[in-house]
Amino acid sequence: MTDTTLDDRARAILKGNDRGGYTVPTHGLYPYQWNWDSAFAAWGFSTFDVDRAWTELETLFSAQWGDGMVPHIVFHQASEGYFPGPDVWQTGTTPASSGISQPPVAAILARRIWEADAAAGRDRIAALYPKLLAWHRWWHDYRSRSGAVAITHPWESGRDNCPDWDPGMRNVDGSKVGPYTRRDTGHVDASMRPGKEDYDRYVAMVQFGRACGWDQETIVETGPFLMADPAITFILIRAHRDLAAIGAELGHSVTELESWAGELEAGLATIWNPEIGCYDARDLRTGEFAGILGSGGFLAWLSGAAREGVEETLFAIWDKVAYGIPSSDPGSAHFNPRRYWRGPMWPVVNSLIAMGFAEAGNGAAAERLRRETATLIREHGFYEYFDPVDGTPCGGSDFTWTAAVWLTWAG
Ligand code: 2M8
Repeated sequence: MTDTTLDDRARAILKGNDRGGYTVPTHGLYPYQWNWDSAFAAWGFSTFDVDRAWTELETLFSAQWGDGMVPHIVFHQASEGYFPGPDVWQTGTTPASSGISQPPVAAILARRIWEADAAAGRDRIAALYPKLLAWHRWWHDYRSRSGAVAITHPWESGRDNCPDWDPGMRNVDGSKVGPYTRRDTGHVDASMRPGKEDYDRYVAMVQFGRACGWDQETIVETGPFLMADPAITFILIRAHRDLAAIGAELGHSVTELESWAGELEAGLATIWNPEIGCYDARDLRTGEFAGILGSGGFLAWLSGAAREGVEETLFAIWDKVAYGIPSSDPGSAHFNPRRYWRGPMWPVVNSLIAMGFAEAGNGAAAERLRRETATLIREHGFYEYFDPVDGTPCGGSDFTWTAAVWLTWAG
C-alpha cells in the first residue's frame, strides 16, 4: 500500500470505530470508550476533522467523577463482549464507568489539537480547561503523595501486565475472587494476553474498590496494590506543563499547575534506582524496586527528566530489537516478545517517546523510532502492538490508536 492509501485506511479506521461521539479502541475486543485511547483518537481526528476531535474529549470528560477523576473505561452501551463490565465495577455513576483512571495524556494532546486550529478550538478548550484542571488536581491530591505518581491497579498504568508491576502483584491475593468468565481470550490468542493468575489479582483489586464504595482515600491508604509509576509521573509532569500553557493562553493563573509539576520533578528522586541506573517502578507498600528497564523509562524525555547516563542504559535495550522500543528489556528473564505488555512494542507509547526525543533535540532518535514504527504499519497494518524482534503483528487489528499515531506522527 502507498502512504496515501494508508492515510485513507487510517481515517476509515477512526470513522469505523466511531460509535457516535466516542470511538472504541477496536471492534470486538474493546467495545467501550477507553480514556487514553480516546485522547489519541482525538489527536488522530484533528488531522482531518477538528470538530470531531473535540467531541471525543468532551464525551470522555462527560464521565468525570465529582472528585475530578476521569475513569479508564466509560460504558456507554451495554456489551457482552468485555469482562469486567459495569456489573462488576458497580461504581454507580452515570454514565456507567470503571473506578480507576488511566495515563493523563489528554492535556498533552489537547494542546496539539488546539494548535491544529487555534480559532475554532478556543471555545472548546476553554470549556474543557476546568475539567482537565480538576482531573490534574485529583492526581495531585490523591496520587502524588510519595513524590512520584502512584497507581492503585496495573490497568491504571495502561501498561497492564508489564513486569514493572510484578512486586506489587505478588502481594495481591487473587485466590478468593470466585468464578468469572474472561472475554478477551475469545477475541485474541490467549498466549498473547495476561495469564489467569494476573486476572485473578486484577479482579481482586476491583472487588476491593467495590467493597469500599470506591473511596479513594481507603484505596490509596489500605488497598491491595500501590506502586509508583515512572511513566505516569513523566506524563503528568508534561501534562501539567501543557495544561499550564493552555491556561496561560486563556488568561488563567497557572502557578498551581507549575508548582505541581515542580513537586513531581523533585519527587523523581524517590524512583531513581541506582542499581539499574534508571528511574524504576516501586512498590509503595514495601519500598521494593521492580528493577525493570523498558519503555516506561524512555518517557523521561517527555518531561525533560532524563539524567546523565540514562540514554546509554536505555538505548542499549532498543539496540537489542529490530522494531521500536520494547516494553521491557529483551535481555531480561521477564521478556516475552508477544505477551501483551511484557515485551512487545506499542506504536502509541513510541509516539510519546519520540515526542520527548524531538523536543530534547535528539532528532535522529525521533526519526529512527518513527521509521521503525512506520515500517511495521506499512508491512502489516494497524495492529494494537507488534513483536519487536521479528515484527509479527499482535492483538486487535484496525486499532484506533495505531491509526491515530500513523496520521499524526508515523505516516
Ligand atoms: C488494554 O487494557 C484493558 C484494560 O484496561 C484490557 O486489557 O482489557 C491496555 O492496553 C490499555 O492501555 C488500553 O487502554 C486498553 C484499550 O486499548 O487495552
